[in-house]
Amino acid sequence: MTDSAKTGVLLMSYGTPKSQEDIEAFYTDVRRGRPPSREQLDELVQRYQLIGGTSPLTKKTYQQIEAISSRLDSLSPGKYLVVYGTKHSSPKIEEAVQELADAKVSSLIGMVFAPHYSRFSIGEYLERAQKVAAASEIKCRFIKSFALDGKLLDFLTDQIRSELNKHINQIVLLRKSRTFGDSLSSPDKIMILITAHSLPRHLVTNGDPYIDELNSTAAAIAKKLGLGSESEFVELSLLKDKLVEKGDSEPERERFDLLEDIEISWQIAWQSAGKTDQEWLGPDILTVIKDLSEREITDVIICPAGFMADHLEVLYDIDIDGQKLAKNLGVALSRTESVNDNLMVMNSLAEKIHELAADFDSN
Ligand code: FEC
Repeated sequence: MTDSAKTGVLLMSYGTPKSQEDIEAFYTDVRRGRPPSREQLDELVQRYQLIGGTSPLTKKTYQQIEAISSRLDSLSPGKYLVVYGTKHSSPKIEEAVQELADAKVSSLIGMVFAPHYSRFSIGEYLERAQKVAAASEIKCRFIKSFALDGKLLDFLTDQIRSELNKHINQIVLLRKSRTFGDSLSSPDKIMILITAHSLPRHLVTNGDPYIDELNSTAAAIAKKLGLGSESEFVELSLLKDKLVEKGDSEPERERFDLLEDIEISWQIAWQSAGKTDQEWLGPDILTVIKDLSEREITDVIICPAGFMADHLEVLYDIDIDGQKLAKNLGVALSRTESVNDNLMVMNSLAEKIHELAADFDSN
């Protein structure tokens, strides 16, 4: 198949500085061309240093692209030309679309590695791609959101289940270590926080779906876990059929009957807000951790459902910043693993791309 007969697939992500020297240019781009102050830059450089110097985002994104390309090739060998473009580093979205234009493809399917649509976040990627594509008369279709992708929800739910089991085991150990005769004063409570990147509040008013998108992911996960409505605590023993992992033995199921006075709830929270004067979507995860600690909820699981890979906002904002606060407050905080190149999820996304491409073929 010549390149011109292929369907272009444009996969996009936020991008990240390639080196420490690259941080200033990246930050300036994120700030739409306004260079950061010396203090702002130093603070960001320090955050990257604390996660190892640079972010693993590029490596993780290439692994995701590899998995999606491989599934696309098995669905229709030779049909797709897959390119990669970033919002804020290189290659940029525009360069990636130009690559497709140079190969003379006439149609493209685009997708951003982020599940929740907002005009301000995903919308901007798509607009930029559309503009370059239009100049070369490339027809575009986009996967704007995959907030309710079945395999993504399965993955996130399994991750939460696995973290819950760790917290439950820890609670049991602590209970065993209590001096004989000490009675439980109140139930142990575990809160699951389902999070996404905050945005300035004024950008997500007037019908922008971003908040609803995260709410829909969170509510679907809560339903799969058998939890109640947001912030409602449910007795663990009522959830055993939903919480035991596939393949768990009968004794494992029975273990749940012995765990009295453990309650579980969930809520959404926002993270990684910029340090600007504007009001950002909240509550922020740090505020929530503090509030939960004041309410004597000592176990918190964060599921950063708005992100698809390990990067600064997960490795610093949750694993370092969130963890530091939690430790100071005596809160046991853990985080679910990122999707990264999980095969089930990548295959599902590839299948969505393939289905959308079939539309081009039939029209
Ligand atoms: O690992 C890395 O190197 C990059 C991690 C990274 C991801 C990411 C995703 C999103 N952002 C979103 C919105 C904003 C808004 C501003 C903003 C600023 C930053 C800064 C860094 C950064 N973001 Fe980001 N974001 C990542 C990294 N982001 C670094 C600059 C320092 C800071 O403010 O912390 C504010 C811009 C301004 O100042 O004008 C708004 C949204 C996402 C999720 C969707 C997506 O992935 O595109 C929304 C990953």
